[in-house]
Amino acid sequence: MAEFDLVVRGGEVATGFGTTRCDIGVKDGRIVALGEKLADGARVVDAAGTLVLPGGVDSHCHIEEPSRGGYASTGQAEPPLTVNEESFATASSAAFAGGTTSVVCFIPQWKGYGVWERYADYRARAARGMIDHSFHQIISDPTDTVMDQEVPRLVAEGVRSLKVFLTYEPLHLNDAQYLRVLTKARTLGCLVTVHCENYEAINWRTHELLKHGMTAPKYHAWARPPVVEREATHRAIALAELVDQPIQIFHVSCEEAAEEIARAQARGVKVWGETCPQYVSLTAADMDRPGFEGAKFMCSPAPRSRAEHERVWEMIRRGTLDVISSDHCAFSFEGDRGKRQNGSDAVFRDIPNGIPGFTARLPIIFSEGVSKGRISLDEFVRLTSTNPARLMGLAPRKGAIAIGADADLALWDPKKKVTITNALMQHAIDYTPYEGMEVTGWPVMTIRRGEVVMRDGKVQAEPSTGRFLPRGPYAMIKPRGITPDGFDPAPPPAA
Ligand code: DUC
Ligand code: ZN
Ligand code: ZN
Repeated sequence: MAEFDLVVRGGEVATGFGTTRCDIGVKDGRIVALGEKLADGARVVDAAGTLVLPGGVDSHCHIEEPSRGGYASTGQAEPPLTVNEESFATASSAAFAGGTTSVVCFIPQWKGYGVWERYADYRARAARGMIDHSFHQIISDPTDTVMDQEVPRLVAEGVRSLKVFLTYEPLHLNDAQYLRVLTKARTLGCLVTVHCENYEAINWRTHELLKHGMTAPKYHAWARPPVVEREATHRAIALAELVDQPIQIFHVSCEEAAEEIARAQARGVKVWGETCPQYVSLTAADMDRPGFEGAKFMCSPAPRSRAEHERVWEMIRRGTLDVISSDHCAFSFEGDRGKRQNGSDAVFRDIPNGIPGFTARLPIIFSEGVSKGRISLDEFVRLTSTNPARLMGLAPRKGAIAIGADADLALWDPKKKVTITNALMQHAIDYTPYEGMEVTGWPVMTIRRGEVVMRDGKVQAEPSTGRFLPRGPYAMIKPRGITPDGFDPAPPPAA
């Protein structure tokens, strides 16, 4: 019997800390050997001429997520329940097509409801897909029952991050509620991830814009300028610092918000910053395309400007922003769950926020980052795979090409030129905001736990083969043990 189930031979293997030409031996879905001239395995992949990278880890994506209002602030007290069009099966295809092999997505909570009741349902949905997955738990109603009884049960199941929104009508938390989530997370040893925009400020601006008849999609950006994001980022960090609870700031779109993170990091605060491809590729001007087209680019925070893209790249290079996720949150343009669900003349407030981005995430960052010389290949690997795996407690199993790690690999043709089209995205959505974008560098093969799941754009994976990734305690998110005066009302678990 062959020593290896699979040998990936002769590629330029990127570790995140340099590249080396070597073979990779895989047994039972794990990497068991790295070396020159390994013996043949039961199967051999000729990787000559390609870059062999760890499979992408997308630690922020919304898949098949039942929501009320679909991330539109419609003002209705209890908008109807809908589920994203993207199922775990279609999302898995999209991810594999783009070189991603693991995701962390969101179990919802709606105000007035618990969280435990959603868990089994969401696990079952995810189990039907092909991609390995872990969960953040959204907290929109931190009641005694939820925080003291249900969240601890979820943590015991391996859900080790809580997600809070500081805006969105049906989801946002006030400061007292946010403090409660931070406190509970600290006692349980969880990470808290935060959507930072000021709810009251956006509501005020929205009201004024609509009063003045400024209703088109482009006014989405006017309702939530960078200052609104900067203020919420500052507040999110200050309260986390007060509690001494590690947090990750999601989807940072602008320098002013990133500067808040940099300042806190310089004080030693455990705060990490994430950004997304849309904040280095789409602009507010895209939301001003004719007719209703602008809705295709509406996400929150709003896309900014070309000049801001360069400032975000600088914050990436400095390490202030150390994870690039997709925030894939997909609504088709047409259809009753789509961007047009409230009509072609819907005011911007009533259009669902979110864009598809699974497949395009890695090619856009590779092309705009590595191919154009803004970041190195090592930085690319760390930003899109190693760092999210570490921060989410999935390392070293995910995010690395190392002995013992899952054999999740993406083979890249770094010179391949591709014009992005919706057909290439392989998702369930009828458009991509990146249509027509030219990129250099494309994943030509994706391997998940030693199995080739995408070859030359063709996804070939059996349904219901994605595995749940439970997360236990890990050192990176341990609180520093520093409170303003030593008074610590919410001690973390004993190590
Ligand atoms: N932003 C979006 O654009 N969609 C989903 C949630 C979010 O924060
Ligand atoms: Zn968000
Ligand atoms: Zn999101």
